[in-house]
Amino acid sequence: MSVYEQLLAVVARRGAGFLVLLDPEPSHEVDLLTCAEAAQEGGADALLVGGSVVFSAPTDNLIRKIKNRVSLPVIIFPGNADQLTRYADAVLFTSLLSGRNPDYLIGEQAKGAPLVKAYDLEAIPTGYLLIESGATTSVQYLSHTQPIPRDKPDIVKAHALAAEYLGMKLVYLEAGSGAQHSVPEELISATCEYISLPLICGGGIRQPETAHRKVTAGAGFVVIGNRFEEGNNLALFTEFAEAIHCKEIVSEEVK
Ligand code: 1GP
Repeated sequence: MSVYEQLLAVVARRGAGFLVLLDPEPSHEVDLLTCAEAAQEGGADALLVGGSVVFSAPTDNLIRKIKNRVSLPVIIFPGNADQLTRYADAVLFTSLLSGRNPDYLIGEQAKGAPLVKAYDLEAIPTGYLLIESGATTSVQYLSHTQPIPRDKPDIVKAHALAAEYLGMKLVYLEAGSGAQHSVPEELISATCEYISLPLICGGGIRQPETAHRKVTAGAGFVVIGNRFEEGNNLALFTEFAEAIHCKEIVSEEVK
């Protein structure tokens, strides 16, 4: 089963998927390997590795160590083509569709595509939409793009539908790592009703209740990163997992 099929199966079984973002940025003091193990034990469905800040990138070594410790799918979430590594299971092959910077619409993708092929990585085409979240985020600053205003659902819907018509398999509504405000629930539900692709939502989600609201609004996947860098323990992962898997179908006990 491909990683994408595994992700779809998670949504079918648990209502929504819990994705933990591990960002190898050197200023982050969190132990990524311990975090990966706790994420798996706590009920996460997959790990994303990478980030928009380009001062550090996932290395072959880091991904190999993570793969040795956990059985969860490990998916590269690259800020640019340099973040690709052959040891991951898949890559979110994103295009920053909300922006108008050709480097992040197609330039980095053209640089990365031959590597994805050479590494035999599964590419999951993803329309990546940056949503305004209260202050300038790293991804906004580094990509030289404007986020879509958070009170303009029609613009978000149009971009998400364009992603679907371009043949992408996922749409990612991104407030930005550590965002002041997460993506509004109204925006999630309006977009979900308009397109037929699964929606990933992330950025600035610090509480399990907030994650729960994103799922109730229709998000297929919720990404949590920063919150686990501020401090993580097994209980916190479990709380997020329960909040995100709130629609899980529990099979009836055999009597
Ligand atoms: C960032 O959406 C992810 O790309 C996660 O954001 O780090 O704020 O949880 P946080």
